[in-house]
Amino acid sequence: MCGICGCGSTVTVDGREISHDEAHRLGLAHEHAQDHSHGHGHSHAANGHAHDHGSGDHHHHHHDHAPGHGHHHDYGAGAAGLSVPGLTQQRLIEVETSLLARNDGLAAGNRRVLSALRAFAVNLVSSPGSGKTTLLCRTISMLEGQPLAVIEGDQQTENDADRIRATGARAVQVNTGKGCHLDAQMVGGAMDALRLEPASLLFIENVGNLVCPAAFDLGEDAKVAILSVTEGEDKPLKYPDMFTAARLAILNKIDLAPHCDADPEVYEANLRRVNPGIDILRLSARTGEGMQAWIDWLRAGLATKS
Ligand SMILES: Nc1nc2c(ncn2[C@@H]2O[C@H](COP(=O)(O)OP(=O)(O)O)[C@@H](O)[C@H]2O)c(=O)[nH]1
Ligand SMILES: [Mg+2]
Repeated sequence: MCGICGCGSTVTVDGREISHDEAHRLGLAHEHAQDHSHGHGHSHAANGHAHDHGSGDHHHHHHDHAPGHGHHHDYGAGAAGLSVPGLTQQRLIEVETSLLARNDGLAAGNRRVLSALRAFAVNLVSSPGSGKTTLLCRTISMLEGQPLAVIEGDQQTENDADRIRATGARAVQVNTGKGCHLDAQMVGGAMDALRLEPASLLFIENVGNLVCPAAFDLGEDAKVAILSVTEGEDKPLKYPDMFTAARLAILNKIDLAPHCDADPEVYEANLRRVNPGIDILRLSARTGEGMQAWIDWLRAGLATKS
């Protein structure tokens, strides 16, 4: 499960993995910030008082947010950064901490493997459709002769791995099912399958999602956030965690800017508001405009590993 938004198919409580059904009974699998009126209506009905996890956390949720009331509830207001009916903020912090601590340990292992290989890994994060796969395909064609491999993350389908393989590059597809992000364990398994060559570039295309992938270290050298000019200038402000975690932001689909009244300066200003140190590159993965600076950025990153 994702300890950030509470979704996903497995949940760890006190180091014990529990089933999706059990997670639902405990109310852990029902928090979707995007869909809270529905989630709450459902979890009120499904939860009842079936708290059998033995933690003693019988703090009941407030009944002030029934579906249909239409008022704003700030789910991130508590110390844990989210709220789950039936669980205290303290309890949630424990759940999140154990989940992320386990991930961080596995990510450190991936990072050691990458260092030993002098490989440079980038974790491409964005909302769905911002152009990650298109960018990768063009990048690969411009990196003729450079050892590289791709890990593709999506909930379903091999489509993107097929698009990458069509370029001649090696790709492994990870399907996360209900999961909303790649984690370090999935990436470690994919790295084993890829048998990276020394001094490789490793591209990890994360699941399209501007929220949860921000919190999961995969062992990468850098997160690269792709933001396309069709998404709206306010997205860095609405999803600051992602753009804070990223070392580089790519402002993609720059070819479309004149057609959708997008002002790249405003995108850049908002990116810098949430992350003053972020690198920004404007490009079009479609036309190739601006791509050379991205290739140079990758080569500079690879050079830091040797
Ligand atoms: N005009 C334009 N379209 C693009 C660009 N990059 C990607 N696209 C299109 O955006 C859509 C989604 O791209 P895709 O690479 O699948 O995005 P992903 O979901 O982030 O992997 C496709 O129709 C692409 O052809 C770009 O720079 N300019
Ligand atoms: Mg894709």
